[in-house]
Amino acid sequence: MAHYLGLDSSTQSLSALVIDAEAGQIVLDESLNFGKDLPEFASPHGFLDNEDARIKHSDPLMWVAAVDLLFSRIKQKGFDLSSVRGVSGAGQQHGSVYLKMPLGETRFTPERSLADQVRPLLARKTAPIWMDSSTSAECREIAAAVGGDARVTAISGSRAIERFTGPQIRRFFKTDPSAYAATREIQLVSSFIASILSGRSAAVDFGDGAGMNLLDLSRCELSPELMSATAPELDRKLRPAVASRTQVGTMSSYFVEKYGFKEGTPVIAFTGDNPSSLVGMGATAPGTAVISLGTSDTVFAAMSAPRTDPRGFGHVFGNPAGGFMCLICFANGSLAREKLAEKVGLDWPAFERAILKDTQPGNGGALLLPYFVPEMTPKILKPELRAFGDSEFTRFEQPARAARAIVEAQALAMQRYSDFIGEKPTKIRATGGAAKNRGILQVIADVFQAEVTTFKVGNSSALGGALRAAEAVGGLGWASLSERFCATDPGTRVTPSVGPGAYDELRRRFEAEVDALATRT
Ligand code: ADP
Ligand code: XUL
Repeated sequence: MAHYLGLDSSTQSLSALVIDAEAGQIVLDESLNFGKDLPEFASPHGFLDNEDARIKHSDPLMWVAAVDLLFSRIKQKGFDLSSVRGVSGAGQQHGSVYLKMPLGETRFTPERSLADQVRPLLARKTAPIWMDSSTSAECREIAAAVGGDARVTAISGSRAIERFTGPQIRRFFKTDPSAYAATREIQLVSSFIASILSGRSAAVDFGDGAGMNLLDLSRCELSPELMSATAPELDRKLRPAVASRTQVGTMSSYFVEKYGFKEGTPVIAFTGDNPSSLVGMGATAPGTAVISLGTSDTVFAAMSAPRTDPRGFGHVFGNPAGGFMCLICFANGSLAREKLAEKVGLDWPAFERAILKDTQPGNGGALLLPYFVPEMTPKILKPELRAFGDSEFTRFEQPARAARAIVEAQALAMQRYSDFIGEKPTKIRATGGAAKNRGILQVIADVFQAEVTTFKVGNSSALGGALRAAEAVGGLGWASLSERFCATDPGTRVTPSVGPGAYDELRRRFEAEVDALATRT
């Protein structure tokens, strides 16, 4: 049996998916939710509470405990993990884990939990994650040290960005220099999980590595110029990045003895959740745009040559299948929709009906600026929920219009800030938790004037991991893997319900109001 395992350690959950590459079937799809399944980590949405809204950290031991819990559930279900021929996966991007000792210097024993054994290795108790926006000063300092943002962008594919790993490392070095000095290794979430599985320090790949503001994209090597602008002796704490299909180790004895993996099972470099989704959505060749509606909303697409965003919000990452991809990320994605739905008293089925049945495209001129948490695209440091329109709407007395308004504003933002990708997409593939919601898909189709489709497999990032393992270990080509696993689900194909001009007026007002808010904060 050609079984390959893909893992996805995302903001709110850990998922495992096993494919039978020859039969073209998913044979296991298992997930756990950090908030619900590991309540002892006090992270209902996957991150720790902090009185400063800009600071967003997670407990890396929660990610480790999740690995143990998920595999014990899989074993309990009777799934035979010795059938797995290769493992790969993904992590939420940009987050960083700080270790006193590279993994591999101690051997994990199956007698004790993984989290207990990893605890003494941590040089920093918490890991800053992609939602953190506390590093504006560090971004300015890094840019100034190399001669400006244009230089950072030319080297790394993005200007210095608050959530990116380099500015986060600099902040740690400034706020806790002795803990920084005691750090011997810095890992991304993706490479940390690969290290945990293989029991040795695993390298970062070009896909996720490009989200550090430290990788020189033209050479696919860490940039000495950016490392020295970021923090001292960084070259000793980071391992060189590798091509995404590199084998970084084999499943460690801990997983062999405890969960039944076959000795020597290859572990392929993990990547970021978005680059992994590019693979899982069958979008590794230019021409297909993907919208991922997870905790964050992201728009991404493969690119034949790296093209940077003149506005400075978009990024260029490595495409795990070779070449590059561009990405634009919005922090106010699912959690903002959730907060608004709660505010006006709608559950998801009612939210969907509100858009599809109770309101019309354009929403009678009602407009919402839906910023519940600090936003990176555009940069809004002091988030605000602002409503424009008639008084009933602005007092949030019309739940249905409020539901449509948040999704219209988010879709207009996605369209505006992804325009640097080049050609307007006529076909969009949607994924992530909120892609179940047809109302949201309809608004995206209307605003972009494009056909939106979803896939049967909900977790495209975990699927991407399994496909990457099958390609690297099993030698199966991308084309045949995509054909077998990335067929669109005919049940959810949504086409525009309005003509091209329908959003012109709302778009003009949205852009004026969002620019006004972004310049004020
Ligand atoms: P992540 O991978 O970032 O952890 P997911 O892709 O699993 O996140 O998406 C989780 C989110 O999906 C939840 O926060 C929730 O808001 C959203 N979601 C789940 N079901 C629906 C639905 N029917 N309509 C809209 N949003 C939904
Ligand atoms: C991308 C980004 C998020 C995280 C979490 O740049 O910050 O999409 O990867 O999913």
